[in-house]
Order: sequence, then C-alpha cells, then structure tokens
Amino acid sequence: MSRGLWAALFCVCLLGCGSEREPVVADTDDAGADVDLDADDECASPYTFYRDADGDTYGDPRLGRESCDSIQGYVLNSLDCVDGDPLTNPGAAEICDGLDNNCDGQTDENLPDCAWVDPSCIEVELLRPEVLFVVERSCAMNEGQDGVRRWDTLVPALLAVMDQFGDFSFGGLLFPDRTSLDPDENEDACLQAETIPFSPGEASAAAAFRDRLMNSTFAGDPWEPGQPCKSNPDCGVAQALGTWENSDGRSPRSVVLVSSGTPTDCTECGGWDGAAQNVLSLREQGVTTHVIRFGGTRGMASLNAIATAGGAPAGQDSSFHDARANEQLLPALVTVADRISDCSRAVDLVPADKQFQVRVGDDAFLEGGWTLSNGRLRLEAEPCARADELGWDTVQVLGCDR
Ligand SMILES: [Ca+2]
Ligand SMILES: [Ca+2]
Ligand SMILES: [Ca+2]
Ligand SMILES: [Ca+2]
Repeated sequence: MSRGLWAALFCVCLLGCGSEREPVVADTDDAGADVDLDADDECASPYTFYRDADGDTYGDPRLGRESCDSIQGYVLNSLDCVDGDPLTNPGAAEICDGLDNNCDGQTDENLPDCAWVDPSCIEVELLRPEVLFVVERSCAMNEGQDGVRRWDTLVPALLAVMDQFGDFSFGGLLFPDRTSLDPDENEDACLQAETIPFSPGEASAAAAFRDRLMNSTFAGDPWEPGQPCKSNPDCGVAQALGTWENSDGRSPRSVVLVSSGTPTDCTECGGWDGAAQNVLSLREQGVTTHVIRFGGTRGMASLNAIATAGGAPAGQDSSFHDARANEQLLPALVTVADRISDCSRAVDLVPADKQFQVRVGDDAFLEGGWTLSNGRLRLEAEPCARADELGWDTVQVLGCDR
C-alpha cells in the first residue's frame, strides 16, 4: 500500500471511522477501475462502507454495506446528512440559506445577520396578552411615605411596566369614577369606574390609558386621586367583566387589580363579596385576576379572597402581591407581568402539515428550545431570556413545507 493512500485513509478516519482495525481498501489501476487488494472476499472481519451518492467523500449513514474490500461509490465514514448534495457535508461552510450546510444539526448558526425565510414558509401569528389594569384612585392614593404620595409612585410604575411589556395590549380603568368636579355631588353617589377598554392587538387603548394616567397627576384633572373619598373595587371589577365583550377570546386575558384594600362604604356592586364573585365570573370567561395591595393596612382578608378567586395567587403567605411600601409597587407589577408572560404566547391557527421553526431575533430554532401545542408557543430558558432581552416582537414562528 502506498504512503499516499495511507495518508488519505488517515484523513477519512479522522472524520469518523468507527473501526479501529486496519481497513482493507481497494486501490485503483491506471484506468480508475477497482483492483481487489484482498483476494479473499470471505474475510473474517468485513468493514462497513457507506453510500456516497453525491461524491463529496461523506457517506449516507442509512446505506451501509459490509465488505472486506472497498466498493465503488462507497466510503468508510457515515457523516453525510444530505447525500444528494455535494455542497452539504461536515466539511462545508455554513451559509445563510435556511439549511444545515455543515451537518452539525443547526441551521444558519453563527451567522449574525442571517434571517433567511423560505418563500414556502408561512408565519404563525403570536397573540398579544390583553391586560386590564383596574386601579384605585381613591383619596388613599394621596397618602404616602416620605412626602411621596402613592399616586406619584403608581403612575410612573404603570407606565414603566407598559413600556417594558410592550408586546402586551394594555387597557385600564380607574375607580371610583368622578364625572363631576363638584365634591358634594360625587360624595352622594357610589359611582362606577370608567373603563378604557381595548380591542385585541390595538395600541390605542394603551395610549389613551397612558394619557389619562399622566393627566391625573395634575390638580383639577377629573381623574386625580381624591373625591369621592370612597373606594369601590367591587364596581371596578364589575366594569372589568364587560371589557372583553367584543373580543374573540383567543388572546390570554388578565386583570391586574391595584387597590389599597381600604374598606368601602360603596356596596352598589356587592362590596368585597361582590368583587370576589365578579372575579370568579371573570375566571369562567378565561380571565385571570392578579391582585396587588398597594399601601394601606386593611382589607387584607378581602384582598386575599379576591386574589384566591382570581386564579393566580401570589404565594403561600398571601394570595395578593404585597406592595405596602412605595418601592415595592414596581417589582410587584413586574412580577405579575412576568407571570402573565410566562415564557409563552398564544398562537393563531397552526397548520398541521408544516415543519415549524422558531426565530428569536437572528437565532433560529428548528427544534428544541420550544414547544408548540394546545395553541401555545412556550420557550425554554435560553430562548425565553433572549425574547425578554430583544422583545417578544422579535419572535417569529414559521411553518414551512416539509
Ligand atoms: Ca456524500
Ligand atoms: Ca453531501
Ligand atoms: Ca449547520
Ligand atoms: Ca445554512
């Protein structure tokens, strides 16, 4: 056997020879025809050769043949992942084409600017979670700590969460309602909360709620906290019930109730018991209610009851999220929003005959790192962290022809 032949054989074995024995190989004559180096075809220990149909020197792992001698069109390795394409093999460079060119199981890896989409692919829509803030603006919100009233903590915290979770649809309502600037008139009545409802996927409600919140920090605005100095979370929750009347019910929906827990002398909507009942009714409609106690020291049992009925208790010690102090509010809101996000999104109709890939920014995940079932895309830790970092708007679900 020539030195050159041994060198060639060594190279092939570096790429994955399964056997440690000295292989029997064929040499070729000057015309290129095989010459049997081992006259005895019935050797004791034959080798497995693999079909190399595309001639790239890498074999098809599915098509092995045992032989003592080399076979034309066969090689000793089984490393080709596409044996119909000589440009796809472990020695090839990865290029941006939606395919795994180097047979490492990953597609378009380490190509930062690659966002290749096959024209035969369709995009599956991710549905935005719909979150309705139900926020107390009673006179309790004019109290506070260290000279900072609760309202001046609450408004920026709500705006910050709406910014941070920009892929949610937000709506909101403030209770108690105040339609008259005459305090006496408002003191006489336990008024309903006024809702800023939203349509699925629309940003306009969030913008309207934002404007209302920002204006409410100015004295004289109808929605500044204060009169009537009564709290009616029962009516707030009752208003929430009607919010999704025109919704198609596909998006996951949540209420986030922010209340001081101050007892109300308004019972038009059933008081605390009525609020818990309405939260149960919301749950029957698929709406989860999260409760944040902001400031205040009272109403804890009632808030616990509402939070338990809402289906998303905070933890073992209390069912509501506790933001007794101003600085606890933003973390509580973020915790709730994280739970609503839950590394998952509802998805629009998923065609069954497609092969799915999920992209988070420029990273593509053909399989692994995510599950797509029961109308929900769920990302595992790494792609979820990436989605949180880049924003869920960068997450794409593509269904491509197999
Ligand atoms: Ca091949
Ligand atoms: Ca190939
Ligand atoms: Ca690859
Ligand atoms: Ca590629």
